[in-house]
Amino acid sequence: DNDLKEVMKRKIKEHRELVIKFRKEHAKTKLGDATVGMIYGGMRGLAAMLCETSALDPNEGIRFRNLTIPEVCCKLPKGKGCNNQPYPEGLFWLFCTGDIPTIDQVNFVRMEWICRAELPQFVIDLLLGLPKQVHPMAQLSAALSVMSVCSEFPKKYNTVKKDVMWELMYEDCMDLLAKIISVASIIYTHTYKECGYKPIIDEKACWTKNFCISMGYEEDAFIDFMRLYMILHSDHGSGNVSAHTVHLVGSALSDCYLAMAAGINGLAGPLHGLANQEVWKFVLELQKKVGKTPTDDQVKTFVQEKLKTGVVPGYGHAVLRKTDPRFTAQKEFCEKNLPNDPGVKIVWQLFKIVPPLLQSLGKVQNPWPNVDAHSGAILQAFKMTEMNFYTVLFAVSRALGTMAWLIWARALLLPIERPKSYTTAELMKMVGTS
Ligand code: NMX
Ligand code: MLT
Repeated sequence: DNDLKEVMKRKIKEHRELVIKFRKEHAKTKLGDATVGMIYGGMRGLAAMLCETSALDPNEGIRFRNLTIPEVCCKLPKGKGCNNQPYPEGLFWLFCTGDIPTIDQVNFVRMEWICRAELPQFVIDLLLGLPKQVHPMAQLSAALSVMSVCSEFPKKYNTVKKDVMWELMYEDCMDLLAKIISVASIIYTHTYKECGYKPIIDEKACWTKNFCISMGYEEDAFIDFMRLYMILHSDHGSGNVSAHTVHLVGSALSDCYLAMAAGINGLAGPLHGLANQEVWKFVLELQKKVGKTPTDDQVKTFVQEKLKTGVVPGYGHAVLRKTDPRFTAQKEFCEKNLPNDPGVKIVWQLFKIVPPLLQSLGKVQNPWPNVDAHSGAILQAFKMTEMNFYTVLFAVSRALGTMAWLIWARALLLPIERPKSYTTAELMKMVGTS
């Protein structure tokens, strides 16, 4: 069957039965205890959330529906570009069903998104009316928030039977994914280019190609890299700031546009997705200070100086304890396609020099690079130089994973999220120190 919604209907029925049985049998089974350290420490390591679409292992990195990044890249149906990267439409099918799709199933998603791609005029007018100095992430958040008016969910959520509520969410999420590439491309062309703003949705092209062409990038190699980019940034468990926010806001039965806008606001923080912009700023500052091809000693001195007042963007992680496989996938892409690019070479030089420096601080849990350490150099090499736009690409990709999980959250009828908070005085009393 090529119809994603029909396949999901079957999968949801089976999975609901499994979850109901498991919850009944283990409702009181303990999985660990919260500590005072966890409560003050950003809930690091606290077993408290569900996510069926992806799971993050500190040493191995992310798995999408139990497949590692190399497995996903190998198994999903591929585009015809020179590097043969998989279609993000296929990844969405995988997130939604847990199955590797056939090419016909990928085509089903591709055509659904093409048919739903048109933007309401007021969204275009809103974006064109925004001052160009509004950060692209704020523009994306604003556009998605107002698109809430397109959602069917608020109109019907209280009248449909609970067990079909996910179908409303499915329709809205498919619309959002179809439209987000046009919103992002308008943000790009309006903010940075003189050429028009009209997104191009070609029925014969895939989601990524339509996105790239709408931004003015027609080169096959760029489109192919963008497929990889869309795969790599799509999901990272549900505890990261953006995915958690989407889920949290969705749990109040806010529609998917409002939930995604909220997640985007979190992704726009420099400790999260904005790090990709910050990495390139860091590299530019380094090059301005010591030239385009710095020596290892010059890089070391620069990093040491920066560490006196801040963090090295693109390094460290709240969960990962090894080099991010998403960094490695981009490095491998460059080894094949951009081995002599000066920006890429600086990223590799930082990879050699930064980890020992972070280790020497004695407090950094993970001195290794994360996904954001590499992407900027590749985008620069493809002449997408506007670094303030980079996190918008991350956001478009993150919509794939978060929308799939939002549909499933409604399918599993997950309740409004509401953990218990304590005052310091209460905590002191609980541990017997007051
Ligand atoms: N450079 C310098 N210091 C660092 C770094 C780094 N890259 N990473 C962690 N530290 C410091 C951190 O600031 C903290 O210092 P202090 O105790 O003085 O406050 C100490 O090391 C312990 O922090 P950790 O427990 O290792 O890290 P935590 O889980 O709190 O934070 C990040 C994780 C990702 C926020 C942190 O590593 C960081 O700020 N990295 C740089 C920003 C970045 O690349 N973010 C992108 C993450 C991926 N993404 O896309 O979201
Ligand atoms: C992500 O992709 O969301 C980041 O690596 C941050 C995280 O997982 O906490």
